[in-house]
Amino acid sequence: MTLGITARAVSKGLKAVGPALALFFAPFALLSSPITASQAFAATAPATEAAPAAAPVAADPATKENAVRAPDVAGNAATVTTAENAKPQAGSYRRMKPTPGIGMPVDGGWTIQPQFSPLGHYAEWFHNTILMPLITVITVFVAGLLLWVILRFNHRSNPVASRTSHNTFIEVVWTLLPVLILVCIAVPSIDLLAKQFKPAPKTALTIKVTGNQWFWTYKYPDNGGFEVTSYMLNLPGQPIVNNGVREVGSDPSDGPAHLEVDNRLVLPVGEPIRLQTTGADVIHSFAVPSLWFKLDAVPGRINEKVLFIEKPGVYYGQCSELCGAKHGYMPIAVEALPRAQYDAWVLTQSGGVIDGQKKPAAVTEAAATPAAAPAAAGAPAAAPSPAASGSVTPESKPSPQPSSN
Ligand SMILES: [Cu+2]
Repeated sequence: MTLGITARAVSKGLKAVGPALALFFAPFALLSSPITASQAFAATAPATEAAPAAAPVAADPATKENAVRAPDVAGNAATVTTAENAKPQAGSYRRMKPTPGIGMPVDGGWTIQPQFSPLGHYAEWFHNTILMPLITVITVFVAGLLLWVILRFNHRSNPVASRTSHNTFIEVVWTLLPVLILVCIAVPSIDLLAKQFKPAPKTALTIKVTGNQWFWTYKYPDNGGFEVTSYMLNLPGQPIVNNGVREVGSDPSDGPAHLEVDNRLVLPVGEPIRLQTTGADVIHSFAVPSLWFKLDAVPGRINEKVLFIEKPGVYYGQCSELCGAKHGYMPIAVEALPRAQYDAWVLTQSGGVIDGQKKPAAVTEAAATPAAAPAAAGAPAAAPSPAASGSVTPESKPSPQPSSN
């Protein structure tokens, strides 16, 4: 009797301290988690130093490597940063064609989209390795118990009911087991939450995303402060959603209808990006499932989160906050490029500068015309124009394509 009372007291106590225990163990997850964002960031550094110029290969979204989910974060980061040393060539930017099924929903898909960020892999691992097996075991176990009780202890099978009211062993087990399960879930869960809101490093590229009714604007304060507006492309044979915007499919690089936009959010891969969101009118939400990124865009507030994209590609998302009549018509298209190609894209934008330096007026002409080299040589270009350097190496060959400015 005394033992029973003591056990019940212990079990009550354990129930009370269960959540506290879970919280207490959370910091240890920092040491035990399978992938940490900082590891992923650190992994890019050596790769950057030793990287040969391989931009065209790395940037091709149709390569087999891009279509297959990468096995580990470090490997991915190394792949995407191989182009870091390539010099930007104004006019060399070409709009990327998305890989079917990557960075977008697929017909009949019911699992998490393939992930292309360290946190995405972590969250996917947490879901597939911990949550789903645990939920499945608990569900099957409880359903089995219910079935057993219904069949074995109904009025007909068991006319004389037992008068047992307490069992110390069972009470201790059914108290301790849930506590352990909670701890198992809480450790990676709180760790993932903490990592998602870890501040960006000081040197991170800042991008400001503004939600509007019903389109997105993307501002690049570190690249001259230019702004890009992004509207959904119109759908052939359907009422025009956005006036003055072309139809989806009119360019070979267009992705799926309802998701493709006129101007994408172009970002560099393999480096942390400080992405800030705000709303111009009502609350929107910037969400890209394949990058494990969702952040509300609230008027009068700036929200901030780190975005890290492992591989070049086009990744689609949608506004995920009911924001008005055309909420369903403000998709997001992220085009992730190796740094050199990102820089080349920046130079195609009016007012676009690299590394905070003014864009030399003749940079696009200088890249294509050796005669203009002296003008470019005098300008403080962050990445010297190949023509201006006077030596034409295979890597610094002037681009044959005309500027898209
Ligand atoms: Cu919205």
